[in-house]
Amino acid sequence: MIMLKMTDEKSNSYTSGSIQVLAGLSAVRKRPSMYIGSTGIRGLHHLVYEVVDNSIDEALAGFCNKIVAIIHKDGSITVKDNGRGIPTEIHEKYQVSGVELVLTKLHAGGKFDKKSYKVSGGLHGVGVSVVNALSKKLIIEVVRGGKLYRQEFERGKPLYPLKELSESKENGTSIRFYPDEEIFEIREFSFETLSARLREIAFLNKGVHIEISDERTDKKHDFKYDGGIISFVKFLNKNKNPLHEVIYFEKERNDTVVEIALQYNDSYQENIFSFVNNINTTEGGTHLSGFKTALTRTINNYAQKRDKVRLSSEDAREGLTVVISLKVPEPQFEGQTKTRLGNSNIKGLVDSIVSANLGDYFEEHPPILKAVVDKCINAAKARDAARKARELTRRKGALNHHSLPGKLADCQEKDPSRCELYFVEGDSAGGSAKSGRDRSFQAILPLRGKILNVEKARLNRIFENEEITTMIAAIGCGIGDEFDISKARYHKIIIMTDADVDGAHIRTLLLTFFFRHMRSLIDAGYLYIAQPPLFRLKKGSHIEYFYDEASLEQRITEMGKDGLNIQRYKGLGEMNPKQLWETTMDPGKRSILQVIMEDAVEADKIFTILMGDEVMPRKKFIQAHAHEVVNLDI
Ligand code: 0RA
Repeated sequence: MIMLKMTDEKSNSYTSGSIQVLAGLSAVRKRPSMYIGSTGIRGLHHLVYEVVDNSIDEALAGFCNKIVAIIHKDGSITVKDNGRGIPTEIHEKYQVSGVELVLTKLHAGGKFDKKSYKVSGGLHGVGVSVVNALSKKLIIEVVRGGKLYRQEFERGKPLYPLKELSESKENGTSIRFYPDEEIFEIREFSFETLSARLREIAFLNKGVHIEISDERTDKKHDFKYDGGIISFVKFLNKNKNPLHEVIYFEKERNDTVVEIALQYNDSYQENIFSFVNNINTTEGGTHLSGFKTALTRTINNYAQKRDKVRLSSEDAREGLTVVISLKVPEPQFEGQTKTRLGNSNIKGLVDSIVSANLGDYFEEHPPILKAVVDKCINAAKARDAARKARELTRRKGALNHHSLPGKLADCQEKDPSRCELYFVEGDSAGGSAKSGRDRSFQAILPLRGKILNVEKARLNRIFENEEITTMIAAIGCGIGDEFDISKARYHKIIIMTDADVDGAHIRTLLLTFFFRHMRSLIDAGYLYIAQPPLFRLKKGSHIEYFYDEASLEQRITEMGKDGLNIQRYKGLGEMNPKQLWETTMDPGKRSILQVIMEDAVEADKIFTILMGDEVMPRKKFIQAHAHEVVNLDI
């Protein structure tokens, strides 16, 4: 399973807005995206995370150590914990049980004791009442004070008050809900997506046992990491060659807990994951800048003393895998997706904790210090070589979008949001695409042969590769420390390769390049994959195209075999310009897949396995996934 998942271009709208406090649940049903981000698959999974977050709060408060999620066959999901159970007593002011209050009032889920850290902020922490509002049906069971209670809801409304069922021993809360089809167009939970997030939550909360099972398939995963984020870093570096043991420290200051685990490996990639109250801060923030500043300063001290070399911040992070996890009492989340930490005091706090602890660690472990400084100095030398190579390439006129590459057939439109760039495999398909396109907004760049595998190359090698420098120049954003997404000349960059093994290989090489060097283009939703048809069916003058074997077969039972002419397309080059336009490039008819990153951890792992040095993990991966191959046409 490749974690760069593809989604239909129309369905990926991720909006977030301010969250209203104490509005009625009807407000949630009216504008669900304001509370859960979207009503697509992400929003659907968000419901589960919302419930799990509440259980994690119980764990952080020290009352819960096991959480179980079960995907049922009937479209519902259960999340169960062994915490204290939601209070069942009647609330004085509202005159309903605590359970009903938590499930029907926005933000009534908060802990009344302020001692514990609440997992809240961004799109999270809106409360289980939001899940209730967006569920066709929800059943809650609570065991508390020796008794089992139950209450059921439909679209947020209680069917009856909380009722006592029987005696029971083990405290806890169990919530089963059915996402509402009036709200969610997709209601199928993805085991893989949920499992990946639950694994992450288990890493971030050491000792908490999290189990997920899928009754549709009998799949089951079990997570419990007593090493916490140390285990997380080991997991991230599993298919890489670490240079030393994991360095770890945890410090509490001003009610903020800072936990950091890091380990260098011999690759050229940096792999940073930062979290605040279990929320992945993909947009970074003050905690991340505090860490980076302290890391660079600490290592630079030694590098300058020892070799009189000045390291850049990037040099200090080449081959670094790090997990930064903070628990902050009142986090401020900012940015487009509310995943950037804004609290200004956190920068200095993290900086001083990292400086002190990393400094101490290096003093106590001279061989590790030496390995790290050697690695960073090598990175600095390579960066210097890359700078020279970049200058040379620039002087030759490549890289510079003022002198666009000759191979590029550009479009007439200048507004990037309306422009599309096709990367096309091979000159002949490139020719068809050039003739078939709508030149007003579609640009074509034919690529010849295999592009460089950037997984094994530093930036200086990249500048020597003509195919890649041409791509960089055409896109217009630059690369490395000069990269600037606002300079993108196209907001749709579409990879169009043949439907065969070579095509798949070229596509993977291109995806590796974008993932490692232009990840923000993926995050911005600019990267797409074209879907050329696999078959053409002709009967007389009637023509139809098919994108998979099953739908072709289906049509042949329907039409009968007589007089049918079926052509299997192997390469794009077999289509004439008109056919290519009609089937693959015409925005009115085509279907293109948007590349989105579901899970950065899994994506890094898969690129490392597929494109990296180690042969054994790749062999295992291929053996494990061979049965999923549907179109093998060598
Ligand atoms: C409000 C107060 C308390 C616990 C909870 C809510 C709670 C909510 C959820 C949701 C899923 N699992 C949960 N577990 C607990 C504190 C109860 C006390 O003070 O005893």
